[in-house]
Amino acid sequence: MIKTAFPALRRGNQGIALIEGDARHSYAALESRVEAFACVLLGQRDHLAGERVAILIPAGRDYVTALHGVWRAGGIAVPLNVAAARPELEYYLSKAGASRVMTSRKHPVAIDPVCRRLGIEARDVDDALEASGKPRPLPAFEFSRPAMIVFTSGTTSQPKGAVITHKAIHAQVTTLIEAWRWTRNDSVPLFLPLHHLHGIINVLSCALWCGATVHAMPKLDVVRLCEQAAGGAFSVFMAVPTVYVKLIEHIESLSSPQRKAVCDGFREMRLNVSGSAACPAHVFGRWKELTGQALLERYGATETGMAISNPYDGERRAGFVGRALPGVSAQLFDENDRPVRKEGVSGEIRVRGKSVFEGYWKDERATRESFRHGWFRTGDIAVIEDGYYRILGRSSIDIIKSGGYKLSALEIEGVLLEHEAIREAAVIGLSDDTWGEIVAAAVTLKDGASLDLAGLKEWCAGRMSAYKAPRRLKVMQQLPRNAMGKVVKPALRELL
Ligand code: MCA
Ligand code: AMP
Repeated sequence: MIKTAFPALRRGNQGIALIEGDARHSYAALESRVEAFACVLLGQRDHLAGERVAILIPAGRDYVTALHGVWRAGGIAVPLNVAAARPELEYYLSKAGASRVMTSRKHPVAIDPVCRRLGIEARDVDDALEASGKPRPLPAFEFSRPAMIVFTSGTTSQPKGAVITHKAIHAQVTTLIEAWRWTRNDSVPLFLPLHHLHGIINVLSCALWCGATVHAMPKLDVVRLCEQAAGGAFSVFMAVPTVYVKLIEHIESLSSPQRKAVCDGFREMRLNVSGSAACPAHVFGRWKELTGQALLERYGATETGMAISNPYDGERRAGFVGRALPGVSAQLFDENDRPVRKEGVSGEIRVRGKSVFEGYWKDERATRESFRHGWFRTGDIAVIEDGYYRILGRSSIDIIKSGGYKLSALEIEGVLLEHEAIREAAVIGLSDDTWGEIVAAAVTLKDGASLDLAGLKEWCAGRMSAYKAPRRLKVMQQLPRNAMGKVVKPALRELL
């Protein structure tokens, strides 16, 4: 009976799956831990039968134990942002109907008050394993079952939970392994957050599927990454454009011999990938000058997995995301839902295929609206030029991409309106060299009230994840509105 889809995660595989600090964990050791943890989760039951188990742990052995443990026991994992604010965590946990939250004592997160309020259990992975009883048979693995709920922000005021099945994970991972030629000899750093597909699928799952080694870091540490790269630790590197900007800045600040060592470390890797947001052509160019690496830019979304990619062999074109990946269908559509077949004519990217998600958790309406004739509507506008897709922007101004995170302007506005000084709020994204876009807020204030950016940021702390907090604030007498009374955000963008 198949217990897992991950072929490398098995007894007897002494290959190194994870390096975390000084600790090296073999696939065999990880497998035993995952099985033991699945037994703990099951307790007296035979199957978790789709119970939602949240995971609030950064990259490392405990995260993998929890994720695969939930999968083996037949549950649905709900990976959450370790840096999320309490109201956000409360929303995710209640929306997903999670029954428990897995944590790691190595990286404590203050979740207990939220769990108490919701009446759910928070459990440290090690504690749970220490209390584990006798091994018991694990349920049969079913590809059609939901594996994860991944929350993503969008055009609605609250994030939606994308339901991703084991079948979709299988399709996403095997497609990328083939397209980007992953092998067990690969070694990759993992510093991206593990509540989004970029970290979960493109890095962690591809590596663990094929028996490669993951260097897990709880968060981005540019200095350490560069030292490790100089020491030849990695063969593959995957990041959002902001990380490449930060690496370039750091490398440029180094002395000449240090700079050479780091650049040579990157040069010797077999693949450097950029995605989650548009990679500016000057970043592509500078990275190539420094390291000789032509960044492989690809395009994807939480709902679709990776959809479009520049080639492994062949031309990697700056400013373009390439062609549809094997097994994925991508097509541009016009506003009347007609396919755009001509090069140079823009349309919305729609995606179909085995890697596409099931729908939004307990949100039939949003699910229905997000598909048209079986195609998932990404909301991204693109053109095809000489066979390659070029992303032009998004159909909604209310989506902001900052450092690879997709943020909802409406969600941020909703929180800002709770501020006692704010009467009206409009949030937009402004272009930024490091972050792609930054969050900017225009507000009008209640009579006699005052507000500055520092005060607003302080107020936002604990109410929203820090990366959502506005980095620009404009206090206005009135917001620019059209005849219907709607805020004219493009005009606001000009004003800011
Ligand atoms: C951190 N800060 C940010 C962001 N990240 N501000 C705006 N946007 C951000 N993304 C702020 C912090 O609040 C803090 O502000 C200051 O920057 C330093 O924070 P720190 O945590 O030290 O920053 P960092 O470690 O350098 O983080 C930058 C980062 C991170 C590594 C680029 O943002 C990140 O991991 N982004 C990737 C997210 C991701 O994986 N997205 C994939 C989703 P202050 O100083 O004021 O306190 S898209 C996806 O999954 C699809 C499928 C796809 O296509 O990939
Ligand atoms: P998320 O919902 O967080 O998974 O973000 C998905 C969105 O990220 C897509 O709909 C795009 O808007 C954006 N995105 C991902 N990769 C790229 C890329 N290479 N270039 C431009 N935008 C991208």
